[in-house]
Amino acid sequence: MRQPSRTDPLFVAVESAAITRAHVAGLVAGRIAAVRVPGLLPAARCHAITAALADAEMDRYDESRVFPVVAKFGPAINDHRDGGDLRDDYWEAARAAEKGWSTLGLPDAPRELCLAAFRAAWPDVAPGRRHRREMHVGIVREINAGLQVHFDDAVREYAGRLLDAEVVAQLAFNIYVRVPPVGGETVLWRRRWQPDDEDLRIPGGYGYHESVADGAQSLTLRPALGEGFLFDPRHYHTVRPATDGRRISIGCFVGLTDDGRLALWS
Ligand SMILES: O=C(O)CCC(=O)C(=O)O
Ligand SMILES: [Fe+2]
Repeated sequence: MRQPSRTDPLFVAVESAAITRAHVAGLVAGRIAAVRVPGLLPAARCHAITAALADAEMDRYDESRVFPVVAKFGPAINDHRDGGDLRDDYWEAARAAEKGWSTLGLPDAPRELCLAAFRAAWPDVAPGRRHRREMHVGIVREINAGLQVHFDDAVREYAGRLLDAEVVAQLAFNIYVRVPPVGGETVLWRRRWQPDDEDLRIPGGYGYHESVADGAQSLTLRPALGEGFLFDPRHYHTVRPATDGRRISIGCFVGLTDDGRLALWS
């Protein structure tokens, strides 16, 4: 792939022991591209989660849209989207996931792990609300075969507004609780959606041919066990296939809302 001859010094990942207010503000402002938090979750906790998940019933993203397949635990908004709206079956799936998780005997639910990562950074962090109901927070995903190149932008995807508050900026957050020895990298390009990109859409899929990001500066994360990763998902991104082993993460979206709060959802 063509590499840019000049690079943007603001399109970089910073590494830190925790997510701070400056990181969240910097991502929203475009001052940085991503934040890596090595060891956000201790290895023993990661192992306990993956061990417990062996007894959990995982389902899959809608396979008519999400291929290669991605196993998951808990609802993903995009599996319950109907045009610009969120279908009611999202709420049933959210309740089922919370109930299912509570039987695993783990100290923290995915929701708590996600919220905890932001508490020191922002004065007001809570699950987003839609029609005054709390959104589900924390999806567990096993992305072994990789993702299509895509972007995430609730403003574009939910015309009728996803949350009660206006989301002025959206970030994506993941904690890697199991990482493959080879592969499974996250790649982020310094390129956002443009209308002509629709020519490069993968038929029936949720993503685009990789040439959509041709020539754009990129950064690659090789996730480490327990690492947290926060980025602006309007930048095209993908996950490379894990050639061996499993790649399991717990993640959510993080919205900065017009009332200055951080609202999380999955
Ligand atoms: O698993 C990852 O590293 C990124 C997954 C992704 O597409 C997202 O969190 O929006
Ligand atoms: Fe994404």
